[in-house]
Order: sequence, then C-alpha cells, then structure tokens
Amino acid sequence: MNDIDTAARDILRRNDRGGYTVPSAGLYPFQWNWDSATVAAAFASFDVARGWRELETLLAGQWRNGMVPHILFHAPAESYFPGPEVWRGTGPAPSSGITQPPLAATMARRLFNADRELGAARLASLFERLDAWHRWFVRERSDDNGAICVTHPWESGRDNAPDWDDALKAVVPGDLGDYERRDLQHVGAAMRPTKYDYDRYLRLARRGAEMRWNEDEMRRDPPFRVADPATTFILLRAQRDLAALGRELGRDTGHIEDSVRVLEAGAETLWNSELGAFDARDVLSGRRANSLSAASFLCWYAGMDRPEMRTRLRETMDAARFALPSLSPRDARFDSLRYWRGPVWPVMNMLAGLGLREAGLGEGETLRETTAALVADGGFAEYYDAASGAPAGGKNFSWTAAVWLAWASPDAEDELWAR
Ligand code: 2M8
Repeated sequence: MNDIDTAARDILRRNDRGGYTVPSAGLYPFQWNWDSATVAAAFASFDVARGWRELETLLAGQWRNGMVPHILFHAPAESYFPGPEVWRGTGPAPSSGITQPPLAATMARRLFNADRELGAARLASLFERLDAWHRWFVRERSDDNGAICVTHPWESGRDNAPDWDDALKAVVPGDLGDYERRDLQHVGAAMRPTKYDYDRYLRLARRGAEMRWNEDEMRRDPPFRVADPATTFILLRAQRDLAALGRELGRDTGHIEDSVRVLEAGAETLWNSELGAFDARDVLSGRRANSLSAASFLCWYAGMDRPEMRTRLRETMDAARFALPSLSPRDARFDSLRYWRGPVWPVMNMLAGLGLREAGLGEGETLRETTAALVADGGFAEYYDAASGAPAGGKNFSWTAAVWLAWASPDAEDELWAR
C-alpha cells in the first residue's frame, strides 16, 4: 500500500453516506449507478463486505420492470439539479427514470474473486436482480439488430459526447419555464455541458416523468434513441461475467449465453466502415455519429477485436498528449476541457485498459501508467484536461479514487480481475 492508496481510501470513507458512496460531495450528492459499481470494485481490496453493500444498496433501487436507476436520491440535498421532483421515478425509492451503463456484474465478479465464500453468500440474493436488469436492457433498449440504445444522453454516462449531437437536434425543448442549474455553482461553465444541451436533457426527463416512465408509451414516437457502443460493449462484458458468476452458483445460465451471441452480433452493426471504428448510430434517422471516442475502444473489454481498431488506437494515442481522450483530438468537435467532448476519464481508461490487457496488447499498460501519473500529479479529479493534464470538474472524486485502488495503483491487485 502506498500514500496515494491511503488518500484514495480516505476519499471513499469521506464520501460514504452509509451503504452508498456519493461521487463527489456537493456536485453529486446522491448515489449514481456506474459510479457505485466502480467504487464496489475498489472495496474488493480492503473491505469486501462494504463493496457488496454498495451493490446491494444500488440494486435495492431496482424497479419492478428490472430497470436500475441512474440516480437514487436516498436523502434530500439542495446542491444538485434536476432532483427527484423533476424525475418522479416510479420505483421503490426516489430515483431518476433512466439507467446507466451496467458495470455492476463485472465489478461483482472482482468482489467474488476477493472472497469466494462471502461472494457466494452475497451474490445469491443479487444474481436475480442483475439478471433482471440485463434482461430489461435487452427487452427495452435493443435496436432491431441487437445493439443497445440510450434514450437520454445521461443514460450513456457520457453526457455531452458528440455521439448525441445530431440526434439531439430532433429534441424540441419547448417551454421549460425558468430553471436553475446548480452544477455551475461548483465548477466552471467551460467544463460543463451548455444550456442548449441542458434544455434538451430536461425536456427528455420531463417527457418520461409525464408518461410515468411507461416504456411502451415512451417507445411510441420517441424523440431520442441512439445505439451506443459503450453501453453495448459494457452489457456484453457484464453478461459474460454474469454467466461466469451464475455457473459458480450452479444457476442455469443458458439464456445469458444466448444473449451474449445476440449482443456480439448487435455490436458488429455499430461498425462504421467509413470511420474504420465502432461508432454510435441514431436509430431514428439511421445516421452515424462519426465519432472515434473512448467508447469505440471498449471493444476489447467486450471480448471483440478488429485490426482496424488497433490502428485507430495507435493513431489516437499518437495524437493525444494524454490517453485516452474521450474524443479523438483529430475530430473538429474535440474540446480538451469540456466534459465528455475530449477530456481523459479514468473510468474509461480502466475499462479500455482491462480489455487491452486481456487481449495481450501493451497499450493497456500505457493507459494504466498515464492514469496513475494524472492522479499522482493532479489528485482525484472528476476528469483531466486532455491537452494539459490539469485536474478538471469536481474534486475528491469517488470513482477516480476507486479506479486508482482497483487498477491504476502500482499496488492494485491485478489478480482480482482474473476471469
Ligand atoms: C455525470 O452526469 C450527471 C448526470 O447523470 C451530471 O452531470 O449531472 C456523468 O459524468 C456521469 O457519467 C456520472 O455518472 C455522474 C456522476 O459522477 O456525473
């Protein structure tokens, strides 16, 4: 254990609200779905039971249809907008009405590897919930080809990625009345999505709330539905991991293995031959986003490989001062500071890096070293400016501390990622 490990554990303790970890005090004062799953992976190194608790708290928010919300509003907080009064989630606890990329099963596998006896006991009650969530994804978010879609940019976790720009033009914000963004009280406007984006985020949230998040109703004439490489790759990986965990528990996993094959075929349809990379596709217009992004490089994490992707990776790493930028610096829309339009995100580096390592590609180690240096120099930032490496966004950030502990630290226990 090194000094940065100690500081990272301290952040997780400080952001612990009792059974769940907030991403960052003030800026994000609730439980976020894929942040929590990342935090659970970090607990595998020093408090396995607490890691399971993180996932249990998250999955306790599951809706009857299987959806696991992207935010659970466990306790009131004034420092964030839009809160529960906008979302009006219909699950067992106050929540949003959309989900986020399903990292939980993969991170549960790391916890399981850390203590198999405890893992078997804790997983027994979570397995069905994870399975139901993954089934919900396939049922409610597949396109006709088996790729997984997002119905709100926030559902992707990559909120203002250029992947959604074209599709968002079809969302008419209408009269939203006055609303006050609270994110700008915590971080500079140049780091955040624009008002143009926020108007559309809000319209989509209000539409869902008005329809009481009834998926059948929302699917009629949807304003936004985009097949997302990151969510597709993450679900594909999560299904592989859930099947492995299910076999450990002696469960029937045939339907999960079938789903893996459908998702693989779905992911193939995200190939953009002009770009030479996996890319988002607007299901409503059929148009491609034409973005070579960090999402494209999650193919190895999903167990998929393409010679062209290896070339794109090398080109992107050559063009970037700090890898991986969330968007290729060669793209005209690249912005080194603005959130998901260029900056380096440790969580994406970890997922891409794990896949690269499993595929035997040396770039995985380069990503790990770059991430470790960014954290060592800049602290546990939400993300890092892709041009300068400067820390950006929120401070004392849980998932950055978690990525350090689970993967970037020289003392991270790599064997817990064994598959
Ligand atoms: C960011 O998203 C939230 C909305 O969900 C926001 O900006 O208000 C994203 O980076 C998302 O991926 C992340 O889970 C969340 C909390 O860290 O913040």
